[in-house]
Amino acid sequence: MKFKNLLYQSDNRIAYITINRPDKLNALNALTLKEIYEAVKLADEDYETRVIIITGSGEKAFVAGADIKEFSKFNQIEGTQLSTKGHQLVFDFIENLETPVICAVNGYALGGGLELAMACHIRIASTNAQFGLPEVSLGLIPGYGGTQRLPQLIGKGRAFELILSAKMINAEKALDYGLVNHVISLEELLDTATKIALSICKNSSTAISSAIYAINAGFDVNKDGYEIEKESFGNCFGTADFKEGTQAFLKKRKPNF
Ligand code: CO8
Repeated sequence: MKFKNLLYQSDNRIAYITINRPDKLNALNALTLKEIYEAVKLADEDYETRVIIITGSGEKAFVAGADIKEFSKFNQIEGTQLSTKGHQLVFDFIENLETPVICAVNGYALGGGLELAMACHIRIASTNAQFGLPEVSLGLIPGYGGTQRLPQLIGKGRAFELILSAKMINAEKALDYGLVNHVISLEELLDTATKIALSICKNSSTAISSAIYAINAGFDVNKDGYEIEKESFGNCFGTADFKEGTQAFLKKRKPNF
């Protein structure tokens, strides 16, 4: 599949999706969002792919937000539609994907860029990364899940301060807040993401999908996370991976998932 604003590469069971509009700091316009959906779907549906890594092109920005130029003339209805479509097509889609997604934040992650990073399951950042939800400085609020996912990740008080002040925090502070799991030099960022991905690839993909489902259920007001854990745990007993994993342990060999 050919993309205009993305680079797509698949290697050793890992799909790499690079948002590629560096002259606009990889800002998310409608086409880019559509292509992110298509690329993520392509990777998820590829039986070979075990982990997806999303990053940005260039050394300055992961994604500097939704494309301000594109939505600057929108009215209320168009604004609501843009937000709703984005949630469904990209942000909720990624969060609930069966394939784990690692975000390698290589610079600015602002507005929709931070919201994209937060929709991913694991975030790592380069030392030059900057994080913020500056929407209130534009007369907006975060519209791609930021008001919900940021408090989940860093707590309500810190999220209030970050969103209401529109201030940016650096990578060290993001690590301290638990917004990212690791901070590494830009040169080592993708290698580190790949190492994490490979450590995931070794494990049962069906169990990993169930774990994602159960963890997310705990943050969904319409679901009972504990009930879903019990049910998903039970379902694992019916899988080939459960047989392989337990047999491998008992026979003192490595499992072949
Ligand atoms: N949208 C469109 N273009 C952008 C964006 C953006 N978010 N960010 C940067 N660009 C463009 C600039 O316009 C510039 O283009 P050009 O060369 O054609 O003028 C180019 O990228 C380079 O940017 P700068 O010259 O500004 O680079 P600096 O190094 O001087 O500054 C900053 C870097 C600080 C990151 C600065 O570019 C900036 O402040 N960008 C905007 C950050 C921002 O406000 N992001 C939030 C956007 S709103 C949002 O994400 C809402 C999400 C929810 C939407 C829900 C649906 C409505």
